[in-house]
Amino acid sequence: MKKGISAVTVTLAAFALLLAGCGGDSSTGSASAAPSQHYTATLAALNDSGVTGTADFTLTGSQLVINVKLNGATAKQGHAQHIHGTTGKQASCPTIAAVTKEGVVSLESGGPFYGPVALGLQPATASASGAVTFTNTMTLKADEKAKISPLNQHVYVIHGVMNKGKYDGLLPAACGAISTAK
Ligand SMILES: [Cu+2]
Repeated sequence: MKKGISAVTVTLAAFALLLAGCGGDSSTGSASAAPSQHYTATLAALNDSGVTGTADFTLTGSQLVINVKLNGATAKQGHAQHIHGTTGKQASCPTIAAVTKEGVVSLESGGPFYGPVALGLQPATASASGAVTFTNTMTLKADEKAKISPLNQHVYVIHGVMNKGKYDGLLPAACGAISTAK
């Protein structure tokens, strides 16, 4: 009796694996039908965050694969990440002209450079050493894809820096102009 049950369990597990395999195959197949476009952004620190790194994007049809690798982020904090910009306008990263009289590039003062949020990405949590290794795949709705198109007119922004001894999750920590890559 005990043997019988374990045999059924093994059979079910094998069936589940088979199903998972089939699902993986079919999604890979449909994704490869559309050409992939690669984009990359080299990040520059804002607000003396010390953040350096890259954000890479691969757009295949409605599928957006995001890979962010950076160092210098406020450790063990959640960092909001966005693609900023507006269709028909070239977004850019804030310059020294965006520094307010309080001495920071604020969410608002950066606005004329990077524009509004075009697409919100999942927040990334920095490790104890301030590293962020973030990978995610999003399936974009038609209006979401339209908002980030073309991607090379947009910028990537990650938020959250220490300001006057306190973590401020809104202040931009780094920005990178997104350009086409091979
Ligand atoms: Cu943002």
